[in-house]
Amino acid sequence: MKFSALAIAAAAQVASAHYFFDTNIVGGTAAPAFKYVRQSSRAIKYNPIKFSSNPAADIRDGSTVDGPDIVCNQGAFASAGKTEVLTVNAGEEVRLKLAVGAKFQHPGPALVYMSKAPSSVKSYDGSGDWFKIFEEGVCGNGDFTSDAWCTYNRDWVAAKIPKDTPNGEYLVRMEHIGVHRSHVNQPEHYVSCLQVKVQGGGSGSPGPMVKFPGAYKATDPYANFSIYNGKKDFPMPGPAVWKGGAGGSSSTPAKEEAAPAVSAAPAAPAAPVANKPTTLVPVAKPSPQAGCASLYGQCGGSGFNGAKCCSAGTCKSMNQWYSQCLN
Ligand SMILES: [Cu+2]
Repeated sequence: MKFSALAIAAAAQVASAHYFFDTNIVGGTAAPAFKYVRQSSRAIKYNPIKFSSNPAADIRDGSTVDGPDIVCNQGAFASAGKTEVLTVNAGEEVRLKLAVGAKFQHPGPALVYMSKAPSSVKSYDGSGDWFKIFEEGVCGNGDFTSDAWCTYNRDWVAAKIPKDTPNGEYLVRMEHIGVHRSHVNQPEHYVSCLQVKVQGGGSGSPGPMVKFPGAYKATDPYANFSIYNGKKDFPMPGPAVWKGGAGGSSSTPAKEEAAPAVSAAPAAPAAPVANKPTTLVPVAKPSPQAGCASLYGQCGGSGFNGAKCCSAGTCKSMNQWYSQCLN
């Protein structure tokens, strides 16, 4: 009896580290689950996507980073027709939230991409060109194996649709990558797509463009990165973030070029479209409150040994285990 209860607790703990997106938040209100987010057909919804070169036993539901499931998750295109299209203004934020109360409890980056549908997004399989509109990696002084990562213990990823984005229907692809096993070449990808119609947009040429699958390779630096034995710059996967304007010639630069940008906050001054949550306070510069958590950093909670103060925002209790610096 006791033993089985323990076993169940252990299993639940493992499962809770995994996650999937099911809804988006508009103006503070969550849309019904899978109203605008394509639902996957995976047997186990929260399973990650791994490289096909990983040991077979580690690959879940047959989904691979170098296969079609990396686009919007396994079987998601089959639900495209019954998924509605969210109208968003260029410049507005889109925000995806995790299902079943899960939080990102793997260290790793979040990335947001867009791809324009040739006509209706309800009939678009995502095989066209993708550009990146957002990425966030490390943004705190915390533990590099956990809460130093911007998304750690959060349950959402948000990005602003760049103002210059041409009007039309798009897939917005939200991705979180757990990199706790990248040192053994096993990053875990969690992906979902939102169907949107952009209005009030501009005449920018998004880019650089990549394809899914194709944007990530098992030999990429991020897929062979160790979060252990000290903090280091994280080589962000995929292309550079499109910041609006004509930035996107269709020539795709080498992935490695994206690397140096990483752990620092986004190059803010050059990016008026950068979205609030991304404008994380760089922690490199000592401030009067050096040692305190940065915006969105953890500032308290049962078992938390870090500084219980915020260098930006106010420390708010999310639950017994987690307090966060928020505006
Ligand atoms: Cu995992």
